[in-house]
This record gives sequence, structure tokens and C-alpha cells, in this order.
Amino acid sequence: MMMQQSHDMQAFKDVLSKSKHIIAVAGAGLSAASGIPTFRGAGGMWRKYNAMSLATPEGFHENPSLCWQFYHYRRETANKAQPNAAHNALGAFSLPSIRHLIAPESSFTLITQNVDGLSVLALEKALESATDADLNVEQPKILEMHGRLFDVKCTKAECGHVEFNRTSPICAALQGTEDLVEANAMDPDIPRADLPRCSKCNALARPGVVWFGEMPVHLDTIEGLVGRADLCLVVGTSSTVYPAAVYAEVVAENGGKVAVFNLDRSEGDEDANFLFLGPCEETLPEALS
Ligand code: BV8
Ligand code: ZN
Repeated sequence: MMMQQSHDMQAFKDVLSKSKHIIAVAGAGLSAASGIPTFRGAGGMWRKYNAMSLATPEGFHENPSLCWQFYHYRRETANKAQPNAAHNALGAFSLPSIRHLIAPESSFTLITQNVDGLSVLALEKALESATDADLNVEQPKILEMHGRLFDVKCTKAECGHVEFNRTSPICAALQGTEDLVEANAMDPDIPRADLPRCSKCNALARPGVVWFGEMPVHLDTIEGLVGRADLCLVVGTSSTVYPAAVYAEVVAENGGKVAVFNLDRSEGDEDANFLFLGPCEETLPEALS
């Protein structure tokens, strides 16, 4: 029997109030209102900079100069960005002292595909007004499954040094190359010696993100949370990248409910119990208040 899809916010809030194990799966649309370009769509990065080839180990190995300019550009953009109302709504909802007024005794984890760190900033802001109950929660509040833009990793496995580094620019040679990236005229020949180096062993460093073909992080924890969820919010994602794209389906197969908050139609959204088309910086604050 075809499930009847709802666009009714009150009906969603009734389901939310009865949910006990809630997860959110977020993508680039969550950060769009903060000025971070998404991957697909009009200004999409995949098309403009052929990011699909840059965001791979092969792309980095082949030309670390091009790859680092792409990630320097993303770092500079993210460094200038602030969390928007959708990030803040998720940050507040992560606090049991707030969430339990809406969904009593529920647990919540945000599983984000984004690497910009804006959800972490929003959570830190929400935690400023946290109670003790908010702090000693065993379940993680955020899982950044595709790594972090500001993590800088050594390329030498035997060293393995990783550090969180927001420096702008990360190295002198990349200073001002954002304009080249904007003009899609990146310089393929910045000498490796001038690219970011590991601060421990001086080997070439790489961005601490998960590239295509690499294993996402926190997968075991994520798969456990997905297996237990009775409600999955899908926020600002085209749901075209795996394995994140299947989590909502798993929740539905287990008898849980799915609510999609997206600007446009997205993969599999016809199977969602709830579909709220529009900017998530407007729909999500309403849904989680
Ligand atoms: C892996 C970090 C092995 C780097 C990224 C089947 C099973 C498993 C793997 C695969 C499979 N089929 C293919 C694969 C391989 C591959 C894959 O999925 N390829 C795709 C292209 C088919 N997957 C992998 O390689 C992954 N690793 O599979 O390991 C494995 C196997 C089995 C089980 C486990 C592991 C690793 C993928 C990670 C790649 N790294 N990011 C970087 O950022 O540079 S992916 C990157 O692109 C993002 O992190 C994100 O995940 C993805 C982009 O997707 P979205 O976030 O959805 O963004 P998009 O622009 O597409 O959509 C934005 C949406 O927002 C739009 O719908 C738009 O309408 C909406 N929107 C816009 N504005 C707003 C809005 N919505 C609301 N409000 C707004 N204001
Ligand atoms: Zn090193």
C-alpha cells in the first residue's frame, strides 16, 4: 500500500514528540545560507572545478598543487562563514534540556556529510547555555562522517600526524589563489615544497577530509545509530553520495519515519513520510521548535 506523504508541519511535530531515537543526515544545503557553495546545482562546485576528480586520492597524488588550491579556497570560504538558523536549530535540538521539551526522553545525533565545521560551531554556541544534563550524554551529538576541512593530515602513514589548523592562508604559496579557483584558472605548478607540510615530519600534508573511494569515519557508530533510529531527518542533501544516501532508507525499512527538508526534490524523497520543500534555514527552525 503506497504510503501517504505529508507536508503538514503539525503532523510532523506530533511524530517528533513521540520519537525516541532521532538522527539527522545533513549535506551541503544545510550550509548554503552561510555562503558555502553546494556541490550540485547552479554554482555547484562539482561542475565548476571538476571537484569529482580533485576530491580523490588519485587527484591529490596527480596534482597536489591543484588539489590544495581547491581546498584552500574551501577553507577561506568556510573561515568567513557563520552558522545559519538551520545549524543553530540543530545545535539547540542537540541539548536534552531543550529537546526533551519537544521530544521527551529522546536521543539525537547529527550525522553530517559537511566538512565546513559550521554545525560544530553552532553546537558550541548552544552549549554555552547548557545544563549538566546536557553535558553528560553518552551518545555523540555530531558525527562528521566525511572528515573536517580544517584537519591537516600527514601523507606518511608511518607518521600519521593530524592537526586542526584554521590558519589563513595555511601556507604562503596558497595566499590569494582563491581568485584563480574562482576563475577556474588554478596554477598546477606550485612546488610541492611550498605546499602545506606536516608539522611533525615535514612530509607533504593533505586536507583531513574523506575523498571518494576512501572510507567515511565513525561508520560503526553511525550504523548503530541508524539501526536504532525511529525518526530520520534528511536536511539539505541531494542524497546521491553513499553510504550516507541509504541511511533514511534503512530507518524506513526498520519501521521508522523519514522527514526530508530540502530546497529542491532529491533522490528518494518520494518515499519520505514528510517532505518540506524550501530553504532549511526557514523550515528546520519551525520544525524543531
Ligand atoms: C565509500 C568530503 C567505501 C570531500 C565528500 C555504493 C556504496 C558505497 C559507496 C559507493 C556506492 N556507489 C558509489 C560509491 C562511491 C562513492 C559515491 O557515493 N559516489 C557517488 C558520486 C555515486 N562513495 C564513496 O566513495 C564514499 N566512500 O564508499 O567507501 C564504502 C563502501 C560501503 C560502505 C561504506 C564505505 C566516500 C564519499 C565521501 C566523498 N567526500 N566530501 C569534500 O567535501 O571535498 S562528498 C561531498 O559531496 C559532500 O561531503 C557530500 O557528501 C557530497 C555532496 O552531496 P550533498 O551534500 O548532498 O550536496 P549536493 O550539492 O549534492 O546537494 C545539496 C542539496 O541541498 C541539493 O539537493 C539542494 O537542493 C539542497 N539545498 C541547497 N540549498 C538549500 C538546500 N536545501 C535546503 N536549504 C537550502 N538553503
Ligand atoms: Zn608527518
